[in-house]
Amino acid sequence: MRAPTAALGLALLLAFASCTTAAKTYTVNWFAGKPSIPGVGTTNILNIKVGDTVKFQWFSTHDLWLMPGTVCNKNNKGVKKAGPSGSGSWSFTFRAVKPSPGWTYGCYIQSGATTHCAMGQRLQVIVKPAVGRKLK
Ligand SMILES: [Cu+2]
Repeated sequence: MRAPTAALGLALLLAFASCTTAAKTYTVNWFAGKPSIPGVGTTNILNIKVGDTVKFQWFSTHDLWLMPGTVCNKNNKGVKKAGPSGSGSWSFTFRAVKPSPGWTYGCYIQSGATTHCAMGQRLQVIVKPAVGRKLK
């Protein structure tokens, strides 16, 4: 970052520090079942605010897809790969409001006749406005 930009950023940070809330990072333990999110619980729906970061992490064979809706079907139009297969992680900072049903992520590793997504490994990320929050 260039010095003038850094100085301006610091000035803005100090000016708004008293009326802003810090952005949060949510860590999603991504396994075959409902995701577990420290500080939130075990859930298929995560409410965040603009500027927050969601980090999915997994330690065995899973993957991560962005789904156009909340139904687990890899053949649905618009399903996109979002993260690596096998062990890995993927994180994203959400910079725009996304009302319910939000962005839905699922794991499409097959387990017998069904997918991990259908077994509960999916998460809707609903992004709400963050009034007064300064974005980096
Ligand atoms: Cu999985």
